Amino acid sequence: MSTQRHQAAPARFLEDANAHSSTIDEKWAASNEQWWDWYLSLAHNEAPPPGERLALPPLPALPPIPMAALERELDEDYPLPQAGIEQFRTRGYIKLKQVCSAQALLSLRRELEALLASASATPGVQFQSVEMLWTMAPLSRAFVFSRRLGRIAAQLMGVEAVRLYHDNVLAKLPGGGRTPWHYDAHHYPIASEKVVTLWMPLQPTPRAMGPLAFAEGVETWRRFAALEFSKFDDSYDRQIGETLRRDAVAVEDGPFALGELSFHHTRCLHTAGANHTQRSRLAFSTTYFEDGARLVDSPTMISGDYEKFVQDTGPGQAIASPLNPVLYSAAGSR
Ligand SMILES: O=C(O)CCC(=O)C(=O)O
Repeated sequence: MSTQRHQAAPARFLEDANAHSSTIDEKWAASNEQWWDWYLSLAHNEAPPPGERLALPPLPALPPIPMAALERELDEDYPLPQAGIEQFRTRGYIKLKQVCSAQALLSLRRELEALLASASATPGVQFQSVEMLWTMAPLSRAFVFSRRLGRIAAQLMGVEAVRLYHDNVLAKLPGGGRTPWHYDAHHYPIASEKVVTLWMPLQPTPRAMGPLAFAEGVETWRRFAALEFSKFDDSYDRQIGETLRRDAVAVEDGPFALGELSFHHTRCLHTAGANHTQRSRLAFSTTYFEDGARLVDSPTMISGDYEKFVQDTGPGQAIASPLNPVLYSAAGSR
């Protein structure tokens, strides 16, 4: 693989404390919101298509879902077929249809739009994130504590009980660029392969809006295990994209219908396209890990400000702080 550094687009939003050397073995020096600003600037972007951004039909005007109805919906078992579990374990991801109702998802979208409107936004950055939603917003909390969703995560990983690593809303605004290729095990400070992330879009998400996209194969990351991660430019993302294309690795980058969501394994290579539409692409994301998993010995700067998600836990200790509640247990206590 060749590094075409002369063509690389430089990263932005890196604090001086992280900019002195090329190592990632240091603490992230800014907020998680700034982490996302920096991280998105590591993506290689082609020029946007000419002309107006795509106009989309209005979202269905459904009334807010009553909390009791939402809790009932989010408590019910989802019939996950064994073939789906096997697909997740070999391909590294699964997309599931009709997991949540349009009314529940659009109610959550409204809650999150209000939070995003009052959150800080970096001028010139078409991406916004808010984390720890479960601590501040009731519908978000109901989704994070959903037995239906937690049970799917546990079944996919084949574990008895799952805990929360973090939740967030990821808003890619009209004109927002790509999310770089990555796999989460490279980021998360969790010493376990039993980690899975739910990505749940809060509108119908056509390809032009930048749905999450997955490279086939839970082992595909190994091709890039020796590739040097650059914190200064888009070379890492660019080389992964070029290699996947050159080697004709299949990429699932299709649309998501409203109610469809995905779960991806911590080793699944994924990306997301740019948003070429006139609507913000909102996705609600929750990361689950196997109860009993420990903090890695040496978190890196690409873990971001992880201590916001894992309180008072030292290297090698089990992650079980009050910020990491059990979200589902087959034994039934949740
Ligand atoms: O929403 C995005 O653009 C990226 C999300 C992502 O990478 C993830 O949830 O793991």
